[in-house]
Amino acid sequence: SEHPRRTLPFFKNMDKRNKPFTVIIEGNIGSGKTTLLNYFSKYRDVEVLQEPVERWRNVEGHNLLSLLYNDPARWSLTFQTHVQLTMLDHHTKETSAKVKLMERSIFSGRYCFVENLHQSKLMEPAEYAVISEWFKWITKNIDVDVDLIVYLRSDPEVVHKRILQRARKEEKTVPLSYIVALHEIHEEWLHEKVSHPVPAPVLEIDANVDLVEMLKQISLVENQILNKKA
Ligand code: DCP
Repeated sequence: SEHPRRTLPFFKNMDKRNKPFTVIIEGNIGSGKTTLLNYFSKYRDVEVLQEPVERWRNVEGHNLLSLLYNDPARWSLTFQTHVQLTMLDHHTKETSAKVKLMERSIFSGRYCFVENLHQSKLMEPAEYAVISEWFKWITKNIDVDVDLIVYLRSDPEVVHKRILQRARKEEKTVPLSYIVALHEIHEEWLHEKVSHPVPAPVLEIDANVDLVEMLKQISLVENQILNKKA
């Protein structure tokens, strides 16, 4: 009683009236998440949280993305731990906008990337256990709830080609087999819905098409993404 209980705004069970409609954009590497987010950046009412990848490339001068791809077995835990922090930062970021759009989420970090690294034995079982415990603690105690998942559904061959074309230097060595594994893990999670909890309804967009067609498709579902009546 001398110490009144105080609750931080991002902990669970807080007043949700001012929470934005939160949408996470998911899909394989190279599926066009950036394209979709750019489309929505023209709206004042929409907070777009983009490209944490820039933060992963420079953590106090260290390029974690390049460390990861040069020696995944050594760096996967470090990399995914940092991804988890940047995602938590985005999930809890306050905004006055009505809608928050995020590139990826804490969920795809754990259910797709960490899971894949574990399955392909690029993450030690003890490391996998530690990052999983962090994930469990966070999702139990912090409000990372989302309202909608936009799944950019693609074929691995298509995105692999795009990845090679855009030639991000860290990704030069990414083999097709890695993209195939990530594809299957996304499919099981968001399309077949058999592997892990799906934290919100899923809206699928065909991401195999070219840029112009993709923008057309996005405009058709724009109201759904912005939680507006048609
Ligand atoms: N990455 C990872 N683990 C995560 C998230 C991402 O290893 N939990 C890696 C995969 C990519 C890079 O980080 O090499 C960026 O991946 P994204 O798919 O998040 O971003 P893109 O820019 O590739 O997306 P898009 O091309 O769809 O815009």
